Amino acid sequence: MSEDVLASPEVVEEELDILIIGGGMGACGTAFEIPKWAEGTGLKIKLVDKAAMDRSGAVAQGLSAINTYMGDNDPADYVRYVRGDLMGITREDLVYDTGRHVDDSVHNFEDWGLPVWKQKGDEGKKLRDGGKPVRSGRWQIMINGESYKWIVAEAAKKALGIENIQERIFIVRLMTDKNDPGRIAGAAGFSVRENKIYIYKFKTCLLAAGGAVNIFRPRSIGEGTGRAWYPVWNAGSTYAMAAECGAEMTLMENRFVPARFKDGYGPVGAWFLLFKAKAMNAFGEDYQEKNYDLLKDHGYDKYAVGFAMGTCLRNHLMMIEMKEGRGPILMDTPSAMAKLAESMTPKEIKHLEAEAWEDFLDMTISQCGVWAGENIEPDKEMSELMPTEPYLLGSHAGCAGLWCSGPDDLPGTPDHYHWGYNRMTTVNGLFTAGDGVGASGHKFSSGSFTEGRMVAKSMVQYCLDNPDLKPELSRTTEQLVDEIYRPVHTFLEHKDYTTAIDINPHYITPKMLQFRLQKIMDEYVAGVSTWYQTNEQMLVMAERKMKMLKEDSLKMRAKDLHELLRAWENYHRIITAEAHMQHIKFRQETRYPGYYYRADYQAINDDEWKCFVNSTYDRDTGEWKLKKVKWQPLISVGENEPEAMRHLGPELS
Ligand code: SFD
Ligand code: AMP
Repeated sequence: MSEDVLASPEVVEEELDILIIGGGMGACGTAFEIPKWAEGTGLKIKLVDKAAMDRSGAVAQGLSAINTYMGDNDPADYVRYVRGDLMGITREDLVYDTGRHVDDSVHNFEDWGLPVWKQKGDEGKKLRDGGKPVRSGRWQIMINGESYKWIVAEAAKKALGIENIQERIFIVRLMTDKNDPGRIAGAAGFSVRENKIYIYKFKTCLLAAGGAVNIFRPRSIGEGTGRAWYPVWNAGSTYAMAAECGAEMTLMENRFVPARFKDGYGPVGAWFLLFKAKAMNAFGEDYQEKNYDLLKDHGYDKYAVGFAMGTCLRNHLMMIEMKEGRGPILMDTPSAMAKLAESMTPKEIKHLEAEAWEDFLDMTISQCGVWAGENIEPDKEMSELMPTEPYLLGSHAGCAGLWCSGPDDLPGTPDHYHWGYNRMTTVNGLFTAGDGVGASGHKFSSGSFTEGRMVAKSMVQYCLDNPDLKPELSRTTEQLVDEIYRPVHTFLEHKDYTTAIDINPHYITPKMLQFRLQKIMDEYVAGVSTWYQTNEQMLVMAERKMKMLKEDSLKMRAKDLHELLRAWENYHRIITAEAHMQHIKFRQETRYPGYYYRADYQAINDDEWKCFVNSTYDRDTGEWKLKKVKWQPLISVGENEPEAMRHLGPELS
């Protein structure tokens, strides 16, 4: 496609009842479930994904475990586990709701062909029929999941019908209703393959575009650029688009900093939980044991029960070693494998070795690349662990996201947890799932899919309850076209001013802008270069620089559709980053040591901060409004939970 052709894109306008934005685990759950509820209603439903559903989103490369499966567990214990991991503050109604429904989704995955590991004697017996899975941990089960996303997407496509699915459409913005700013009315985006802009008008929509990656300068730079643990193609679209149309966000200060195998970003869960490997410092010391008492320093021990502690606290104990110069941290894979092999036949040992590789071949191939490239055989040599750059997400061991209405049938649910349809945001008709739903982490792939199914039911009900709704967009087609193609026009207008296409005083390339964003976030907002520390003054600096970056974002160029995609991804990253920064500034405590530290407020302060922090953004003025929101426990405190769980936090109206 020649550059000038881009000057005038074709505009396609469509009117629907329901739009599903995203094709990942949440959206696939909705696509699978919605035809059942919509049958006979005549509702027009469509799904758009920026990529190809078979391999889009976080599960693109596959996974080796399903991290949320109840089996014989009580969902109330699942809530206890999640709130423990997330330092007390979670929406227990949402977590419980996911827990009580998740298993049916996993049973479906198995029915559709996903191989689930079974205990000896139960091979060939399905989970649905009582087959016992091989558990890596209390909540996690092992799968052969290289094709996990293919399998789930196939079921979603079959249910919704491929004629109702359009791939490679990147949604740039949502619009509220011209006559009601509190109600959703439409969305606009563009094709990343054709010179076309798409404008959708609808009654309701699911926004499930995943979490946010590459907001912070990654550890992988230079030849490693592009490697990250979470998917680089999820750019905060969920948070940014929702914020821009006024949806309330919650716990956007939270982030996930996973400990991962260094450079390849291989996950550690199977190694810690299934293979029972130990991690140690450079001198062979168990840093968790060694540093345990240091948790007392700022009251972090309040949230640990013996060595059972949340993910951020485990990180904290590891970071002490690294900061004080006793790295590298090593995962002792050889001892773990040797121990397991003690009771195995040679054939079983071969199988074990294959599993060690397959764990990564199934979900993080680059880790195998590192092992092969560095001649590391995991049964002979240890591997380094490293805490990664921060990611924003709401479905893994983190809980950033949108403030959503919960289910209506749980006793004790306060009014501020339930105001409408399940998983609806504070904007009428706008729903989310998976990484989008805040304050309820640890859903993982299965829980995200399950939430998508809940949303399907809610969205159909919303349409049936509002038959006369006639959405009208708050922006004209011309305004939308001008805005979405601004980077293209900027390029075409100025490209001949210089002889080198990348050097031009009138524009900035998306790549350069991304570097600038990552540098600000890394150096001032608790990235890897400060060992995840920040303070009020650093945040004020960041705010100033971010304001200028935001101004300059209007000057991003797009020389082709690929760059147009990159430009808008970066815009979404900026809004998401801003939310993160504002929330960190507002919460004057260190709630998540090991994820980030407020060096000026190092302690956990339950008296003042055991509450949610919620925010709204005003797109016209660029202002953020933040407030404390009361945390309300719903599930009783179990005997193995820390005493701090009983602290009810500040009384807020
Ligand atoms: O090993 C737009 N996850 C794990 N879950 C598990 O159950 N087990 C594991 O083993 C897990 N691990 C793991 C995991 C993820 C990754 C990357 C690795 C390892 C290496 C987490 C889950 O994958 C995660 O919880 C869910 O996938 C979240 O679901 P959802 O629906 O919230 O997000 P998505 O699947 O990424 O999908 C997002 C979709 O949005 C599209 N999109 N479409 C249109 N317009 C835009 N602007 C868009 N922006 C994005 C994407 O294309 C995608 O379709 S382990 O570490 O523990
Ligand atoms: P990961 O591979 O690190 O994403 O972890 C997968 C699952 O195992 C998640 O539910 C983690 O919380 C859990 N997990 C990982 N490492 C540990 C550990 N050392 N102790 C307890 N749970 C863990």
